[in-house]
Amino acid sequence: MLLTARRLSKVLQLTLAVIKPDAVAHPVMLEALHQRILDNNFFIVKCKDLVWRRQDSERFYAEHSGVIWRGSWEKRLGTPALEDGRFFYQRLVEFMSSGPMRAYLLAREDAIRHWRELMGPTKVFRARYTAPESIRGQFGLTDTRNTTHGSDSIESARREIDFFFPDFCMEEWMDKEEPLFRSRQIHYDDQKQIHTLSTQS
Ligand code: 3AN
Repeated sequence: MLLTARRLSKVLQLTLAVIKPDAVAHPVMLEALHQRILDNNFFIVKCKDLVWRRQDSERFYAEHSGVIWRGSWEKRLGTPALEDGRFFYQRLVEFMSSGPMRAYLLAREDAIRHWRELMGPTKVFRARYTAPESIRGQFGLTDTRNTTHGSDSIESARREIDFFFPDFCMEEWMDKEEPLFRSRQIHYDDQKQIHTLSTQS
């Protein structure tokens, strides 16, 4: 019976979740978000508190910079073309390097979709009206200070996990640990505040 259940359960997916500086600044909010992760059946594979330098923030959000090197003459002049619609980029990089944040490496079936659903829409006003129970609907302050980040695709999860946890090897985890996490051969370590393999204790 147990074997059947194991065989039928879906392979776990990994995603990167970040609690942004606006939420980390409030210990009660941070605690509530940590609990929300556990209540929603995510496994916490890794968790780390960190502070970004401005360069880290710029590198992570490069895709939002709006800087596009369109042609060779622009490269020679050293003046990239600025796309519109990225008006929030400077605000975003400043905010993300303004104070401590917390990064989580989470596992669950369909983790990427579930975490994004739990966060709610990017824009806080929309989140409050269309998803009032979501994290951003409940705790978001503005479209920039919107509490959390989550990878939006398998490719971005891979890139972002590597950005925050460069020593983590996804292939090795999927190969060796994923089956143990999926079959619940793990426990939640209250002190480390992560899930660890039962065989490790
Ligand atoms: P999401 O975080 O929901 O995937 P993205 O990837 O479009 O959204 O944007 C990355 C981050 O940029 C957002 N989390 C938010 O902090 C900021 N951002 C996005 N859109 C706006 C906006 N219209 N005004 C201000 N900040 C924004």
